[in-house]
Amino acid sequence: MSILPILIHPDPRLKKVCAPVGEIDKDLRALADNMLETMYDAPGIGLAAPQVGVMKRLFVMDCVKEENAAPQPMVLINPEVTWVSDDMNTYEEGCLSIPDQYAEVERPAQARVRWLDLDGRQHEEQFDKLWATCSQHEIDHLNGKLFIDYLKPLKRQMITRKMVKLKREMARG
Ligand code: GNR
Ligand code: NI
Repeated sequence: MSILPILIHPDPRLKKVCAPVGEIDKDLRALADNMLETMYDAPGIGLAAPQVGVMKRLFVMDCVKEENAAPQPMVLINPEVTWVSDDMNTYEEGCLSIPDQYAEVERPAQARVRWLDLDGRQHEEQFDKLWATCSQHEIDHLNGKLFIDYLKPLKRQMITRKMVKLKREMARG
């Protein structure tokens, strides 16, 4: 297992629509393992493949917050939103590709998602609360969309400028 480098916005790869996963093979299982390790290490509650430069439709998540609760690692392959609630929910969102920047985003409070697991079996589940927000945030990544795309242009621009500066500083060491 290994921790993968996470792409930081702005990066053209974070704006692309990802391709469906074809074969669920050994390499894909290794990628999912590494994505989970990378997510827990960050730490984060979700991580989409394009954030580690893999332009495929899969993400991992674990939204269990309590320190002592059992972890609930999930791998969702070719996920599709099949239904969203009319009632909305606002969360202070963050993103591992936009470090240390947080903003309120309104999304449907519940979402039904259909996906394949690592054994190729189909699942469909209704997610609530943080799980609903996180799954929608991750599926947005697969479609080249970031949470800052929901913000007013001025705020988005401010965050993007900070990230450009951060990347410049990171590159200089
Ligand atoms: O770790 C994360 N926290 C989070 C908080 C509120 C809404 C969404 C998220 S997802 C984020 C990890 C991430 O960037 N996933 O793509
Ligand atoms: Ni994100």
